[in-house]
Amino acid sequence: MANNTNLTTYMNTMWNDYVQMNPQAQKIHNLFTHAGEHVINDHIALRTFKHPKLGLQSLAQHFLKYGYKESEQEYFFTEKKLYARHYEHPEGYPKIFISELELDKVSPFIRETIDNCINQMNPDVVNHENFVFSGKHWVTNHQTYLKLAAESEYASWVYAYGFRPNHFTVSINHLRNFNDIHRLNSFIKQNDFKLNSSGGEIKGTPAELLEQSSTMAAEIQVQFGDGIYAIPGCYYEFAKRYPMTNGQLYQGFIAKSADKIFESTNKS
Ligand code: OOG
Ligand code: NI
Repeated sequence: MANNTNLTTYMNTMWNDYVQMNPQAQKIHNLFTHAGEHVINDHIALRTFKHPKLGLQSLAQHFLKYGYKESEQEYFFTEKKLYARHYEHPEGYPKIFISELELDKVSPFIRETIDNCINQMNPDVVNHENFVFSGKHWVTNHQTYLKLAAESEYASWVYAYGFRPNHFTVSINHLRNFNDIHRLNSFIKQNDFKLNSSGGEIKGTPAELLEQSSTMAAEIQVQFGDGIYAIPGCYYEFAKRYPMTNGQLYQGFIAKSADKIFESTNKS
């Protein structure tokens, strides 16, 4: 089995890919560091399409080999046509949240567009260890991106970026001075970052054992087959977990909250 030195390196590589593409995340991370905080990640999220060659299992396999275990919880997002699972590591590495767009439920336009993308992929890349941050494997154009976004913002995001971390999440529990999500949100806004307010800035409650907030993804310049266009990139999330009756912190996700968190990559 792959060892933990390798897992740490793997995580760092994903982080570097994420911040290189999304300066917003690095800036927020630096704000915390300069305030004397040591930032620990709660989870990392990935996106894909439900397809025999490419479902969430194709991403999950790269974490299972490092000792991650699939949680029994399943998350359904009927309206967005998404399904998700999460993975936990026994030694407390960040959880991995993986979702997939149910291609069997979307319009023929999305299904055909994405099938065409998948046909351009070398089927072997899925098994390459860097697959989870390998980007896109197809030719894109901006008009198709816009048309996908009109029906499914999620479809357009994966079309434009391919496979890479969608967000990292700061564990609020591990912060010393920003241990309260209201205080943390004020700090983020004071520094001119926009929070996702869909369903309220704070998703979830202490009674639900998980409170979450996230930035709105800033626009970044992306190379399409027909030119460079500015579109929303990745966002940064903040999560605070509460203890269950057994005293252990809740480790799952909440579909009702996640449903709104997905909208952090919407055009704002
Ligand atoms: C995932 C959204 C859900 C959470 O923590 O509930 C989520 C995504 O945007 O891909 O990250
Ligand atoms: Ni998340």
